[in-house]
Amino acid sequence: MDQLTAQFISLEGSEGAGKSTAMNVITALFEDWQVPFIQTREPGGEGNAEQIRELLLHSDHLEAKTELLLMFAARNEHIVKVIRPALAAGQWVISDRFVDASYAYQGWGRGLQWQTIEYLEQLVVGNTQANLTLLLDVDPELGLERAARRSEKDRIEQENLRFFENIRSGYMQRAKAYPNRIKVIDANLSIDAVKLQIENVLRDFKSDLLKV
Ligand code: Z5A
Repeated sequence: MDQLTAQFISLEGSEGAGKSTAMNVITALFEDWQVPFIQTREPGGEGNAEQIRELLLHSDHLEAKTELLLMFAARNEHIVKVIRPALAAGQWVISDRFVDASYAYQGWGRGLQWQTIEYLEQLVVGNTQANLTLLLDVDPELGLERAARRSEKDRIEQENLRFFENIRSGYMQRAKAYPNRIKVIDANLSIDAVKLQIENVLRDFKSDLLKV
């Protein structure tokens, strides 16, 4: 696959959707295909951005606009220092969350205006957009139940069910608006069934690239 331009793939979904499982499935496929790649995440993925992540997830309280600005501040460091250089060097990038999360969480979840998010997206992301986004869609109750079994909750995870229902609606609206890029995975199913869906999407994505 080294004749192909490096691709940028993002993973999205609300709490407990199974993004870590998805990451493992994709990395196994890429190893099999011998694609050079890096794994990264948002907020974070770079030294300064990881410090901002700490503030975002573990502060006692943050104003919604502060939260949004910090997400984009971390994203700017991540894009400039990690994502763009990796793509330029021919490495594929798999990011656990990217800009769709800001629309879902800060837009739908916190109720901040689209125009503000769009402005920040233009400023920070520009044309460094994901080529493919896997949206792991899970019923929020099931997702919260899974996540509760996993670890202690951070600041954002302490929100109520209604908040996560709004996030889910936000993500589904994004999927409707960008059907070519965002592929919805039914993450309510068993891990094996989810894995199969992800592999199918990735195989289709690869064969489309080979056709171009
Ligand atoms: N955030 C934001 O607000 N705005 C932004 O712009 C960005 C992010 C970029 C940190 O993200 C927070 O930042 C996040 C959104 C916000 N807050 N929340 N909520 P994060 O991605 O680092 O944190 P996370 O959402 O908590 O995700 P996670 O922990 O990395 O992964 P996950 O998708 O929630 O789930 P998981 O760890 O892969 O799986 C959870 C458990 O369920 C685990 O034990 C699995 O083994 C199990 N699991 C997974 N799939 C299945 C299936 N299919 N069946 C049964 N059990 C399963």
